[in-house]
Amino acid sequence: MYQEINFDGLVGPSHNYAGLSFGNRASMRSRAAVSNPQAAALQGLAKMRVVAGHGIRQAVLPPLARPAFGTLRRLGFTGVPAQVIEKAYRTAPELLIACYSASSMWSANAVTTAPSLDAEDGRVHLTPANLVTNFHRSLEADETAVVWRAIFADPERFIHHRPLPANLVLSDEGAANHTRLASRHHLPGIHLFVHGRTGFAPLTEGRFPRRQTLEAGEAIARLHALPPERVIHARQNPAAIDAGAFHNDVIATGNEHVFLFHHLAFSDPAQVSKKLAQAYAGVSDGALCTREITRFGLDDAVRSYFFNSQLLTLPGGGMLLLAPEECRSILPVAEAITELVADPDCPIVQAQFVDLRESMLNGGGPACLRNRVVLSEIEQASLSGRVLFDRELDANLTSWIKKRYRTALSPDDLRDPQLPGEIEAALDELTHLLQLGSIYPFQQTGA
Ligand code: SUG
Repeated sequence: MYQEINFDGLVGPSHNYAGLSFGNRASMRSRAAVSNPQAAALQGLAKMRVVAGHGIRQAVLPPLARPAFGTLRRLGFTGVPAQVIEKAYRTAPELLIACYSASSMWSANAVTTAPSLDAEDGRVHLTPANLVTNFHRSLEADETAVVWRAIFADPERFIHHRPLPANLVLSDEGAANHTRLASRHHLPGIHLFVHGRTGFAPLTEGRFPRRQTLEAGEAIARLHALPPERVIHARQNPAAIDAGAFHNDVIATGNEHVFLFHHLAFSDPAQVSKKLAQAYAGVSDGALCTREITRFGLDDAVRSYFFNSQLLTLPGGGMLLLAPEECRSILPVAEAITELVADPDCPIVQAQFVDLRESMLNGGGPACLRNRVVLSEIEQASLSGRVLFDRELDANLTSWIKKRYRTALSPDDLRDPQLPGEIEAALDELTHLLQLGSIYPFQQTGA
């Protein structure tokens, strides 16, 4: 029996607003605002509680250690941690701030996976995203690989590929641009990979960066041993990217046999629907329930993050749309949700709203904070660490966050020589809570 598990990234203690993501309108707007890391982490945990409360499998991923001292040292900043911070702040504050980003919380961008029931070799495939478009995010790839290898440790069941070569030809942003559709999670699926450009095209096109290439999606489909007839590649509409839809999960979403997309999401929406229907006919006798949303424009889609809702299968039947609070106050979006829930031909039976304000101000909604992995029961049992969410883990993490996280952080606070020590102590404690062993560079001897 296969199930989908949502692996949510815990928000790290250095969560801040540095305006690092050009083309992500929320991040650009929030630059230099004061964040509340404690509230951010508690909001993320509250979302996990909602999902788990519905009887849906939920798991947690530890944040990466920040600042990325390895990178700072590699860039020539020497000395003990306080000296590294001081020198970097004085001569290259942008580098220090980027090395402090808590962006690993958006685990949708951590890896792309293929379940063993879809891969021709019957094993689970995982590829960390190289995230080369933004410097602060590119630092995640190798450290993400360490964390995922620690949790998905069984070499018989889990195949870990290296991140794709770190070059703009192969820009990869992980599962945010990948959707698996299947009549049920435990039945064979088709895989939609969405790109913003082809890798060898000149980079001059458009207002904002196109973060995913066709070549990256093709490479992942090959690496994951997916049958070619079950793979679809689609191009994002340049206008959607230029309106702020920097990932496909900001403008389209799918779960099992439901696929929702904004009418301006793709360059050729009719072709996407046709190819999806064709491929889907190869895995299921039923029909895909596609809904092309025309009720609101790109601006409202990006402001509300409607398409970044989590679409979740309820154990008792039907689907839940777990949407960001922001969707309630934008009338055409709220109306579209009411319409979907009322639609007798659409399996969405309930909408629920979550407050993720801290993450949303950096352009991360409910779906950005989680990575979906479909696993068999045996594969679930072989996971390492204590990462499956339950009441006890919830209580432990809540008190850990309340004890260890600051309630205010501005980009200027990142020069505080005390902060690295605080973060290390917090993360060291976390690895004990999650029983993950020494996953952080500061826990390795000689680092
Ligand atoms: O990559 N924001 C992230 C948000 C990622 C959202 N993920 C998905 N859509 N799946 C990004 O743009 C902002 C950090 C800052 O500005 O401090 C940031 O990295």
